[in-house]
Amino acid sequence: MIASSPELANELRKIVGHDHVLTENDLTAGYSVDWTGRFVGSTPIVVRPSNTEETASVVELLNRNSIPLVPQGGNTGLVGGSIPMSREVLLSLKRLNTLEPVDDLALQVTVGAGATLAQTQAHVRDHNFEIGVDLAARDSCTIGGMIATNAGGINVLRYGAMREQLIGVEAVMSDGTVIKHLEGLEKDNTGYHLPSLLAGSEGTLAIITKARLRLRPRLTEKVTALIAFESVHDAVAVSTRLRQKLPSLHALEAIFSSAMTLVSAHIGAQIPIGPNGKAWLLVEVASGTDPFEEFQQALQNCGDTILDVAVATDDRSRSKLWQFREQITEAIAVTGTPHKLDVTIGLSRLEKFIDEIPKVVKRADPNSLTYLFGHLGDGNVHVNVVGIDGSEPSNVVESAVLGYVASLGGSISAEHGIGIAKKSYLHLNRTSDELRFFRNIKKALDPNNIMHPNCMLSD
Ligand code: FAD
Ligand code: 2HG
Ligand code: ZN
Repeated sequence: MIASSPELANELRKIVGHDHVLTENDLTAGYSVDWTGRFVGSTPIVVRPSNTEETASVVELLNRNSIPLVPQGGNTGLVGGSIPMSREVLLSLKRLNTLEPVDDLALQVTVGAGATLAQTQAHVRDHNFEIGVDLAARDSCTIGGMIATNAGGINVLRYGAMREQLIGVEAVMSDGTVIKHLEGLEKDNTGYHLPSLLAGSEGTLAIITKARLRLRPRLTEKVTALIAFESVHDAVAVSTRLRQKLPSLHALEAIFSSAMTLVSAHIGAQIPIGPNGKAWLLVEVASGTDPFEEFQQALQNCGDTILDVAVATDDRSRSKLWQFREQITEAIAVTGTPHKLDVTIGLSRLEKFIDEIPKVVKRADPNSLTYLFGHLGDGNVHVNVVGIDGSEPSNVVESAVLGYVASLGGSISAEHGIGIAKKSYLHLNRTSDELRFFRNIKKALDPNNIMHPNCMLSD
């Protein structure tokens, strides 16, 4: 048995090489704090394997010695799940970034878990393909992390979340065994579907080392519009109409008033339309042929529920409109350390929710500010709460918001996962029977409980 961290570091160096085992605090510190700065942990060792075989040997060694690990990809996760909060070994997968040739016949590609979304997008774009999931952290988030969180993003209403992009995986199980099913057969009912189980498993069941992904056609004709509304009710009604009537609908995002005011100031712009509006939709249509007329017709059919519209057809103006949505997370980060509550609400209850939630938060912590935005096409609202003076809000905010969400039949985690932040609230959405079966699955796949033991499931 390995008796000390220096001894473990030496054994790991034999597997991954001297330069890829980090033990100095100033080198490991960056791996131990999350994107928001809210979750700060520490680790005796960061280990950075370069391929599947090295990953398997690292995991086998840790398992043999019952040493817990936390897998990390791009460290952009927003629920603290990528951080070693209990001095676990940090397993960084970023070097597993191979991009295999695009399979133009099958419309698929196999990539390493450490490839970033942007690298993967650039790789397939030359072949006129896109990845079905897109999100603002694209330059840093990795395919492995996106699978482990079942990431959503801006195109879920068209292509589904990460689970729907996944045809096969290669993964290292807790004892170091490599399981590989990357043939890419669309029809393949040969037993349990490991990719589905690993999507959303947040590093608690296995280490994803490679993924076989479906590719989507690259739709070059895009039109983007920002639409202002006097009420949340009108925004929801129009969003439903657009989902019914617009086959080219590609993204349907929402920004509510406090977030719009904040992001406009952050990017140094005026609120472009409807300065006194209550809600804005950022709508994108995409097609192989020009979708402008179809879009215009659909908007005209929405009648006078719309306060104002700004339409962009060229790439530069489109990306300017996107700034009002994609820069919100950064705008909030500048004001302080947020508590992020990423929830889904049924559309019939959304108006009530948007109206009530700032009051629910104020009652829980009078010294806080609430920002609301999200992916309206999926009923996914991002509730961000910061202290007035930039400090963290009280934890009572979490229980108040998530309790309210559950009382409306919503989900306490739409797309970011459970991680550390929400594990004590999982019972709000899952029965004790479900949680017992979750634990049984975990125990069967990870009998020594080394795979991210402090994430997602409470003891
Ligand atoms: P990490 O943060 O490193 O890890 C996330 C989880 O996955 C952890 O539990 C970790 O242990 C586990 N993990 C990582 N790699 C592996 C692996 N190879 N095998 C097993 N487990 C692994 N998320 C959305 O869903 N939609 C959005 O629109 C969105 N927008 C964002 C915008 C910004 C600006 C930021 C900062 C974040 C955003 N996120 C969004 C959150 C985040 O980008 C996603 O959760 C992403 O999927 C995390 O990928 P990552 O590589 O950074 O994973
Ligand atoms: C988004 O949709 C991301 O922009 C981040 O999921 C959400 O910052 C957040 O809360
Ligand atoms: Zn989101």
